[in-house]
Amino acid sequence: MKRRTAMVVGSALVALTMTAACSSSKNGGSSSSGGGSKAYKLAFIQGVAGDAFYITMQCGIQAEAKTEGATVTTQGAQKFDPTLQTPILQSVIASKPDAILIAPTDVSAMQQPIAQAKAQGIKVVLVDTTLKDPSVAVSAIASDNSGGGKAAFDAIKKLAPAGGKVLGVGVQPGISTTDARDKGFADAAKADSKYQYLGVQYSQNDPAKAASIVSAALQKDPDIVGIFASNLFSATGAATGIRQAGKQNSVKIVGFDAGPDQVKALQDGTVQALIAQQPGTIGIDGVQQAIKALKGEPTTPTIKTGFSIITKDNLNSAEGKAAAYKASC
Ligand code: T6T
Repeated sequence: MKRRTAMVVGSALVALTMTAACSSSKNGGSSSSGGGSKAYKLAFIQGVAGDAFYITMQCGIQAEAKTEGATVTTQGAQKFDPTLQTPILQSVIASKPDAILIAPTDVSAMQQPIAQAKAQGIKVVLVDTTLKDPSVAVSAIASDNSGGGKAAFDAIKKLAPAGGKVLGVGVQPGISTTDARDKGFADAAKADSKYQYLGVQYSQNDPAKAASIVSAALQKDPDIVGIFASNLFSATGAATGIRQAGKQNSVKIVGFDAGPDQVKALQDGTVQALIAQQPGTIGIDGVQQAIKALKGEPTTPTIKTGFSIITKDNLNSAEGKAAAYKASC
């Protein structure tokens, strides 16, 4: 079941529906138990280790697993890369969990490895990212990523109302979430004649690469007015690039995600708005769907969770604090 909570909306920015968040934890193995009928074994495979988004999701998963009397282990590769995620998935399959919650790192490359889990009788839930054919999973749970990309453009419009050049800093093609965000942003920007969309450049989830993309883009187009960075690491790097160019006052950055570094960048004025997802809720929903499937109950094939917009204005409100991701549970 989805849990809905209050809205977090920047004073000057659009309102959006959202779902509740949870807290977070460190990457690595973990277990919990509580009062369910059977102690189901769950495994969570993150998109990448050490990412506050997946850490926060892990906290939601652990808390819900505990309520359900299930145990859960958590693993993630050091890079957002299907060639590194596949062997992790294979070793998890070999450990014979009842269900796997996974954020696939590529819509195509992870299809077959995940099908192997299903073939072994393991229930699969896709959390955050999805696959070209998500029917392999009992449920796929993700933010409204396309809507989030559009909301990012709306935020830039409020911050730079005179219009001008806008750039996307993406992650890598093939990631369902960031691709949808990039497209949501691009479609909205192209539809507004006051703005010139300069396209998206990919950081490979590397903040240093994102910083150099921004530095080079500003040298080529010093009149850029807005940048949309479509995940946590690209936003961190974009903020660094802006700081290095000394352009904090002229270029507005809107970043997806609200990890500790992004919140700091918001506080120091390098970034003007964050689109905060609900990773804890995605995790809670994921456990609930897995357990329903294991009990033979009907599941919900697609669950869309919401997001909120955080600015300096609402950052310190109760809602703003609740929406921020955490580095540990
Ligand atoms: O934005 C999240 C996640 O939704 C995306 O799929 C990958 O990047 C993050 O984990 C943030 O780093």
